[in-house]
Amino acid sequence: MRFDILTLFPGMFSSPFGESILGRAIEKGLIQIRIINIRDFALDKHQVVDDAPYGGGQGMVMKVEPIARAIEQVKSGDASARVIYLTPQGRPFDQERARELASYPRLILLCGRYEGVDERVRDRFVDEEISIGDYVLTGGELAAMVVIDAISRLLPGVLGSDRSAVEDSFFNSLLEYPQYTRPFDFKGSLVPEVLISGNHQSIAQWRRKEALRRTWLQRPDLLEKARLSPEDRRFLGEIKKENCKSQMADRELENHRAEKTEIPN
Ligand code: 4GX
Repeated sequence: MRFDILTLFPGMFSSPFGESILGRAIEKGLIQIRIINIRDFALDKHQVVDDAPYGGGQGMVMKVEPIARAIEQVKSGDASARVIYLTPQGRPFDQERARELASYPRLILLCGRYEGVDERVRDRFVDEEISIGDYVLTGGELAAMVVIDAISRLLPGVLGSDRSAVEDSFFNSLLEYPQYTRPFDFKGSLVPEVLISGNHQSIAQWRRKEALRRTWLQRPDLLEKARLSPEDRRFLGEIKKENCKSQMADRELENHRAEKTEIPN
């Protein structure tokens, strides 16, 4: 798969794509990433890429012509390439969209700066707008890296061969279960006994239940979409009871503390 990134800050991409899994994927030829400096496509001798907004207001707007020329050059190599603009106004990015985009042979990612791009860039060149979340970045570069990272790890050979199961857990729309490694005892915090029991069935059940617990506590919205077995529903019943009990214990402790604390006046 091939990614072409259009940016005013090409230097931002060197380490994320030079390191670790993505670096190796590039070395192996599983993904190709080309960084294109929009400034190289400016028409004037001062290579101006932004200008004041028509109608007034603060900030600068990225000019249409340099972006148009950059996109046209990339598309002259492959007219089918899909143009994605990273912006908070875009469709929220998620695992499902990552999976869909992984089947495109070529994506062009346009990174905006300042107050964004001239609207005519969107009208004429952008196929899709993506937001990586409801917050404001200083530019689209980090968002482009997030999107490329999430797509790349889904491509065959990018992760180790035993990693397709990792996808499954999000596919089942539950959060991951807690993980532990050595030492068994870290300053009195122990690893749950079941994990050293050697009983694979108990371990699998414990992990499923803890995945359900986390999802219920931290992302109950995900449970609505999840496909749950009768055993899952039993686990959730237990989790809710356990949560009640632990809340009662917390309240007990809180009362106990309150009794011992003198309230001045
Ligand atoms: N998910 N940004 C785009 C420039 C901009 C400003 C105004 C349109 C209108 C972002 C995000 C994000 C910062 C990229 C502003 N574009 N991109 N940039 N959240 O915050 O994707």
